[in-house]
Amino acid sequence: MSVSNSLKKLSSCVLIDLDGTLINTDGVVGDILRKYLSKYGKQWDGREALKIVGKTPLEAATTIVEDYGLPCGVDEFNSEFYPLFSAQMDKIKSLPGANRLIRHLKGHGVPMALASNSSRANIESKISFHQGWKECFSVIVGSDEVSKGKPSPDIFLEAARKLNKDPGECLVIEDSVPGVLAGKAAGSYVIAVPSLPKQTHLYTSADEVINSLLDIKPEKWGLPPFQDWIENTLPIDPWRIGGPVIKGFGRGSKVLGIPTANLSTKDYAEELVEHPSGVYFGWAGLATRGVFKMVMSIGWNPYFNNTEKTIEPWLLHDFTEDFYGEELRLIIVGYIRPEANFPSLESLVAKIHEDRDVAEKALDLPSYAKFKDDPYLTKYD
Ligand code: ADP
Ligand code: RBF
Ligand code: MG
Repeated sequence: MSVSNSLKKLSSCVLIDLDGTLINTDGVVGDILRKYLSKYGKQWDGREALKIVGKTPLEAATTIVEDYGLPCGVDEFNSEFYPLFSAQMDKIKSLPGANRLIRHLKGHGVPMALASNSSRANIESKISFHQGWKECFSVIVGSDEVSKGKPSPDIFLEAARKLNKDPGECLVIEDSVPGVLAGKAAGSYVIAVPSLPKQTHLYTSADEVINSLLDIKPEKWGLPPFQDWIENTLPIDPWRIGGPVIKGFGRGSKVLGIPTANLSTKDYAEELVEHPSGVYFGWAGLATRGVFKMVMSIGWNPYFNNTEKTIEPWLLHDFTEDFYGEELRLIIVGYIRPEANFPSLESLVAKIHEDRDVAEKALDLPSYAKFKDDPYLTKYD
């Protein structure tokens, strides 16, 4: 057997976490806690999220009551929190790539289990708001159905047992550290998709750490590959943002030949949270200048280790002047790759040039080209 064959990882089924992996539960939980804690004169600090991600409901509640020194018991907290949470469950959105992933696996007959630290009843309520999801999972296991929640392996062992699979044949997909530990303790392969930014270093026990579900390569694990990539690009649901061009980091990207026209992050904060960091492309409109091909990065620019998530759109056209203050509109239609770090500025620039070539070519494909006539880019008033 060749080396690559003997190292090949073969999974026949997938055990997948729900909160933070398939759906953005933390967004809704954060909104509720912000309001709830303000009644006690406390301020929800998003950084606390790190302490509750992947915990059982009881552990998460205990952490909040203790850390904020709330004048109530955990039971009282829960009895107030859960009705608020239940009322908002319909607002929990699926994460980018989640639908695509489970439909792909279901379509190829890959057995799937939902394995969550949440209670069975809560899992079922949450997925009831996502059409077609219930049918995708032949097994569901909640933490109330085993003796110990994650990081204990019990949930994954029980899910594997119910699928009639050896845990060693299972691929676990997890966003949290306790979940990754649980998957490894069960003896499965584990892909980590951290739900909080800049936490990759905490996931050393995972077999692979990816940036978002868009980056899953099922064939690495012996599962059927995605077939929706076209010419090194992944079509996404198009999204639109726009506003006046502001000053960026002032790093003189122009000197590098890759000027990026920045928008105010305040004005599109929601979109920034919603979209995974990475390199994307699409079309850009400027009111008086026309519509141009565009390639951009979203994220923290690992090479520069920025503290703020920004969008850096490079319009693929030679302009004779700057256009600060002008209204810029973008339609983002496809994904290319996750953001990466590079050993040198030259290698970063070379990669960005590669991205430009990929985007230039892809945008001529009819499925992407059609957006250049979109009224959002052509009509200004
Ligand atoms: P900043 O740090 O202000 O973003 P850059 O060096 O990235 O500075 O330059 C970006 C500015 O260059 C844009 O705001 C825009 O006014 C101008 N510009 C000129 N050509 C382009 C282009 N092809 N794509 C994007 N911006 C361009
Ligand atoms: N910055 C990174 O640190 N890593 C990247 O992988 C990366 N990819 C980019 C791809 C494109 C198409 C563009 C336009 C920018 C990218 N950047 C990346 C951001 C780049 O560092 C930044 O735009 C300039 O330094 C301006 O601040
Ligand atoms: Mg810029």
